[in-house]
Amino acid sequence: MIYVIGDIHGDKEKFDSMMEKLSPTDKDTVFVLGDVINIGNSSVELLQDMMYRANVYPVLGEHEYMAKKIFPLICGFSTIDEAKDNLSGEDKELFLKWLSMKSEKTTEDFLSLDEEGKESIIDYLSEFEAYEEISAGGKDFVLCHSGIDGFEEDKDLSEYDEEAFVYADTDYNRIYFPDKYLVTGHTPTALIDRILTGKVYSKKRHLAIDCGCGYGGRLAAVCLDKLKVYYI
Ligand SMILES: [Mn+2]
Repeated sequence: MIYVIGDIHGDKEKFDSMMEKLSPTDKDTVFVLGDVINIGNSSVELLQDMMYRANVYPVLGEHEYMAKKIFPLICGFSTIDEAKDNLSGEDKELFLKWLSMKSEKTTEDFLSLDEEGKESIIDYLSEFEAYEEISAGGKDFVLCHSGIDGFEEDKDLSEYDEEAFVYADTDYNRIYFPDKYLVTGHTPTALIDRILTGKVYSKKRHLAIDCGCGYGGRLAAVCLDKLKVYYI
C-alpha cells in the first residue's frame, strides 16, 4: 500500500498515533507531504524519528525549504540570540523571516544538538523531494506540498524550481492533470470549502489533505490504493 500523510507541523504525538493506525509493513510506503516542522513542539524529535523509518519518504514544504537554508547558517551558534547577534545582511534577514514562521522551539532544539546531531538533521532535510510521481491501485498521482506555481500543461515537472512546489497557490477548481490526481497539503481544507473543515478534500482530480493539524485540527492520511482516509 502507498499512504500519504498531511502537514504534521511538529506534532509528533499525532504522527506516532497515525503510524500506529496505518501500521505500514516493509512492503508499504508512506509519503509525508511537507510542513513536518514548526508550530508544534516536537519538530526536531519528529525528524529524528522519521529519518530512521525505512518506509517513510518526505516531501518538501516551505518550512523545510527554509530550514534547509537556515540550519547550515546557524549551526555554529548555541542560542537564537547568539545567531541574531552574529548574522548580518541577507543571512540575518533570512533568519528573521524564519523566526516569524513559528520556528522558535525547532531552532532551540536544533541548536542544542551536538555537531553530529545537527549534521544528521541537515543531511535529512536534503533528502526531502520537491515532488513525487507515483501509481497506486491503477491510478496515477502527483504528490507535492502546495501545488505547482506557474503551471503549464506541457511542462515536465522536473523543469520547475523546488520553490514552485512549496509556495504555490493551488486553484482547487482547476483540473491540472486530466489523468492524474494532484495530492497536496499546505492549504487547510477548511479554506477550500468550510463544509470540509477537518476533512480531506477530493474533487476535480484533487486530493487536499491538510486538515489543520498544528492549528488544533486533525492529522489526515490517505491510502492511495483504496482512496481510504484516516484521521487522528
Ligand atoms: Mn505549507
